[in-house]
Amino acid sequence: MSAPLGVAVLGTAFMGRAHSSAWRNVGAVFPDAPATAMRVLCGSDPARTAAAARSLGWQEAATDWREVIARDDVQVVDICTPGHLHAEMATAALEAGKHVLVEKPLATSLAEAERMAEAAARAPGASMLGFNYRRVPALALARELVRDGRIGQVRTVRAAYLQDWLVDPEAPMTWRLRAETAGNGALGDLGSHVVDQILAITGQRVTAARGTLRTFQHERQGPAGPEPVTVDDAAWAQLDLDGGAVASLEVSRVATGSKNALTIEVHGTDGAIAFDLERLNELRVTEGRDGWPARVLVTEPTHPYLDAWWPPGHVLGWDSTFIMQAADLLRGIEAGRAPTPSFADGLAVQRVLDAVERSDAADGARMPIGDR
Ligand code: SOE
Repeated sequence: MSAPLGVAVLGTAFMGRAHSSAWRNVGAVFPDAPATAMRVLCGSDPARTAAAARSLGWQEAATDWREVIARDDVQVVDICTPGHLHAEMATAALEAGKHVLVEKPLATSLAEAERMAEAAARAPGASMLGFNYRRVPALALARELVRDGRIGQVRTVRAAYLQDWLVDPEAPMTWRLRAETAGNGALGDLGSHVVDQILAITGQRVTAARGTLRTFQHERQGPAGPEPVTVDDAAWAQLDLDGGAVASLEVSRVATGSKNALTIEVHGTDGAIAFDLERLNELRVTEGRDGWPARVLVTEPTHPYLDAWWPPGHVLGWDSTFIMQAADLLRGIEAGRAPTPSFADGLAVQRVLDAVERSDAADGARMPIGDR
């Protein structure tokens, strides 16, 4: 019996908690995946990190991430920190021979994303980007249906990711609202998920983008007083795909009434599919070109990932996507197979986000997207 893979998570906030829950449960849901040991949770504040390590089930707490990635009993480094820290942490962990999982988006700039993809291509360890919605069984089923020709040739995609946690003018300043720590706002935070889903479901590449970004509230209360908001609250884009399809994208963190509404419709010559994250166990699939049926409840053991979970109708939750993500990383490590999405997939997304930002700066002009 091989020794368990030692895991470290860097970051103790929302994503640090979601990933910790995944590492705590992956062995119970997927006993066939390689065994892991929850070695250490690393954060910036000693007291907060020690308390989080205890409550989240980690063996130890630490505050120096460089010491953590140098440990011989850590083989997997899971980076859940603000975006501006991803590049330095991920390249250092890869150079130390570790397997690396990084939360999305890959980086806060195209240049950083290119360096990270190059480092991953050279590194002996596995690397994976945390687009966790790829593990939603309904979206995995959508990919299969489109790949298998169920809806014919894809003509149009209509995708959005709407939240409203910033609609309150009193919502405080956070790292997600500063360009130097987040890169951009809704476009990168939510738009990266949407672009990844468009690429994964259609199997097509984006060749050009037009876009608009908008900031509605330009100042928010920080710890030491009012601070400028330097990222977008919402963004819109039109994406041309190399298979001839056209995708429309809308993302917002001020969409009053929408809590976590990632919605995707894919329209083909022989049918269509539709998904809404707020109903994540369901997929709507037309019968041919007829109208929308009620829904497909994606909880059968024959559906992606579901043979590992509960009986039909015993629906999964948002956090289960992180458990399936961890299992796929571990299986990739064990099989010596590069996990997906890769850093190269993340770079492809970053190129689209960069083109949308350049289009916005050029009054919505069409921006081609090359491979380099
Ligand atoms: C934004 O609020 C956010 O936390 C994203 O950063 C996550 O990727 C998404 O899964 C939930 O919403």
